[in-house]
Amino acid sequence: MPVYAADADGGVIVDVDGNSMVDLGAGIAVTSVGASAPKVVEAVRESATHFTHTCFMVTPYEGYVRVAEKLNEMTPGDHEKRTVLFNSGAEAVENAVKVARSATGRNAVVVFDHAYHGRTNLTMALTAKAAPYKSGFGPFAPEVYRVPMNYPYREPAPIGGKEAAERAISQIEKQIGADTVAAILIEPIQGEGGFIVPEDGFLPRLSEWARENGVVFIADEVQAGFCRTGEWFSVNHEGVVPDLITLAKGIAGGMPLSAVTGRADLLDAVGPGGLGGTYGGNPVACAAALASIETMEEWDLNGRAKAIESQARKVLEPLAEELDVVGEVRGRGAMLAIELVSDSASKAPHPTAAKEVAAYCLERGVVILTCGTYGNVIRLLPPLTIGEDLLGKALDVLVEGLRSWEHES
Ligand code: PLZ
Repeated sequence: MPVYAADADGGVIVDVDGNSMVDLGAGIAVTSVGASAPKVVEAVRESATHFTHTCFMVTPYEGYVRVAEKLNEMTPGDHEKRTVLFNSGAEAVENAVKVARSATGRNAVVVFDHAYHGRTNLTMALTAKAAPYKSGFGPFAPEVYRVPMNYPYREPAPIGGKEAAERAISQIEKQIGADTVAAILIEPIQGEGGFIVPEDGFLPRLSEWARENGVVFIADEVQAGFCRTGEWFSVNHEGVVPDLITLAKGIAGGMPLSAVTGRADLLDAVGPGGLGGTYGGNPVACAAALASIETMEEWDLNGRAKAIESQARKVLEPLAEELDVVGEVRGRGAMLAIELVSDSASKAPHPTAAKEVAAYCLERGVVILTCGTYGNVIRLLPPLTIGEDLLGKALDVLVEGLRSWEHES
């Protein structure tokens, strides 16, 4: 976007020319507590006066341990857990795969159509979409197998969640072999792929099958975690307890931090020194994470995400009836999407409409992002602290944008 930020908080970005914009992207689901949340700013300042870095592997410090303990307590399941910290989402995903392979002694990793897991070599292989993420960047890591996702809007015929899971499982059993699979890796709600929410029963059945077959079930909550969907983690909507969970983005109020949290027996299977990195669990980022989580609790940001969902659905859902270009409104909490199509009968993806409506919004001061395998999805990821009025105004601009797009094209 032709916008250089000078200042940002929970819902407003001010650019270097002094223009104010409403932020419906939160830096791709990162600044859920706002981009300069008071507690986070203070924690960063305070922490930096002590030390900016020692390397946890050289001289450990308390902040790292406190983040680990907090994540062990917050993530689903009351089994014994371990946490290890890194810098980016991709790094967390890579390390979750390393843990699963090390603990099972198996190689294969199962991923899904429309998946996004990062831009490093292994995570490019795990990601589904060629351009712009993979094209020209191969060769890719081996032993990655892709199976069908449950994409309710685009299923050729209606299919239940459990049935869609069986379709994937049958492919795993026939084409890969259950006993060679180290892990099933899945975003419980797919992010970059188009905010795809599988039918109820899909995730529980996959996780049950994984347990029955000694396969590690990894939930990639990098985009959907930390109050984004109105629950601490998006697997909570169906009571799924993953073996490992990858976390980043919303975890630290904008500071780079990521985590793998999961079953102690899996993480303990890795030999001493097997996981690490110079910057992983940086002390300032850990202080920011503790302050962000406190802010989420104090301001009940799960409740805010739910309120954002009902406010937005009220305005957006009628559009699916009113406008041909609006195929579906979907999502959970403050992770909402509008899939744009040529017409509701053919459901042909309309990426141009998505691009032009996003540009319309930006011209009128609303920062809005697109996504989707077909590039035809408008996504809403506001900071969870955004005020009702501000969100209302931004939604009005979006609605106007969609209406005028349909009427003028
Ligand atoms: N897993 C589910 O959504 C990052 C990508 C932006 P990193 N999504 C935003 C872009 O175009 O690069 C993401 C994600 C899920 C992993 C990642 C990767 O997280 O912190 O970008 O490495």
